Amino acid sequence: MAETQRTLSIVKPDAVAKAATGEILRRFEQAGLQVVALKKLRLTEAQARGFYAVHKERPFYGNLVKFMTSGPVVASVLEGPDAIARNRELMGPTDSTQAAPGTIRGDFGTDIERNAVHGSDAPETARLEIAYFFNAMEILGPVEALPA
Ligand code: FUP
Repeated sequence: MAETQRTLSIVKPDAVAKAATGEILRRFEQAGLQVVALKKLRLTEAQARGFYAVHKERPFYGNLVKFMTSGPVVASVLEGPDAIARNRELMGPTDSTQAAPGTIRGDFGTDIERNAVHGSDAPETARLEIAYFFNAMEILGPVEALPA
């Protein structure tokens, strides 16, 4: 039985600028991933640096931060069976030039940096990344928790 998981998705500035946000969210929903939190925001430099802190020693870090702050992003929390792996299948590989048509990166990405979407890669990173973007009140709880 597939485990129900939550994962953080980001539609990156390149895909937002291409007006692909709706199509990308549609693909998540069609694949059985529910959008349980959603917001559009423009990351500050400090926020982008913090989000990608694991990459701070990498040569691409500066350009990545510049790209991620170049325009608005759409962050969401996706919930469903094996949501972390399922989302990464829908996304395709990091390098958009290697991503098959039909994947989000294959259809909307340009290269390894301008790759349309982010998705958490493991349960622990999903937990940290969701908390980086959303507080508890911004995420849909179980239906039983709603007031009558
Ligand atoms: P992914 O988990 O697929 O988002 O990929 P990584 O965590 O390895 O990389 C995070 C982001 O760094 C990528 F989405 C794009 C950027 N990156 C580059 O710009 N150049 C590289 O060589 C590798 C990653």
